[in-house]
Amino acid sequence: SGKRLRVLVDMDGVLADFEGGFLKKYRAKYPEDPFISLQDRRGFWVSTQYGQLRSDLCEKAISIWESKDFFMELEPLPGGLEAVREMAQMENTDVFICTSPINHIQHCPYEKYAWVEQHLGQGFLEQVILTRDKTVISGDILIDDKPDILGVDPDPTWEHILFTTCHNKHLSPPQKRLLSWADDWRAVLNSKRQ
Ligand code: DGP
Repeated sequence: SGKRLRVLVDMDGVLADFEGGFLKKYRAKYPEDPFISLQDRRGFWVSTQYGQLRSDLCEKAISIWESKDFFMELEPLPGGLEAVREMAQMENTDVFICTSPINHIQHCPYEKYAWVEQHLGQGFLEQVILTRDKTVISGDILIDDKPDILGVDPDPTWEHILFTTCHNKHLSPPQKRLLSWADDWRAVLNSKRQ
């Protein structure tokens, strides 16, 4: 029996289907414009790849996630909520949802809390961390789909576990991966216990 394990879990691309929600609303709002299928997504920044497809599509993409109800209406990714609930019940385990809100502040920060309340309950609001710099948050593990998580601390306390999603599946990253929530996340947690 060692110390408690602190697990940080990202939201977009890990618990909430940002990519699927984006594509559905982009195609509904701009039916005449080209789009990038999830299979063809490359790179973390959606607006960068849309801008490369056609320069005017960068701001059209941004308009989607800046819209009211975009973050609130994201579907949960398969198994994510169940995994987080199970982690929260595990002995000697603290789980936090660690997510970076977009800088268009009108809707996103509120809707991220509202999504957690709707899907995990009001008590889980205690576990939410909104930060633009995850390197200053301490933890044993950070489960996140972004390949490069940088900030002011060059040596964060957590080990980054890359959560596989459409835009990162072709990379050969230095990190350990979770292929999905059906993968053995319990073994990843246990490997960090002392
Ligand atoms: P996180 O997953 O916690 O690192 O948060 C990153 C957020 O940025 C998430 O809401 C997805 C969003 N995002 C994805 N692509 C782009 C983009 O091209 N531009 C901006 N501003 N945000 C993006």
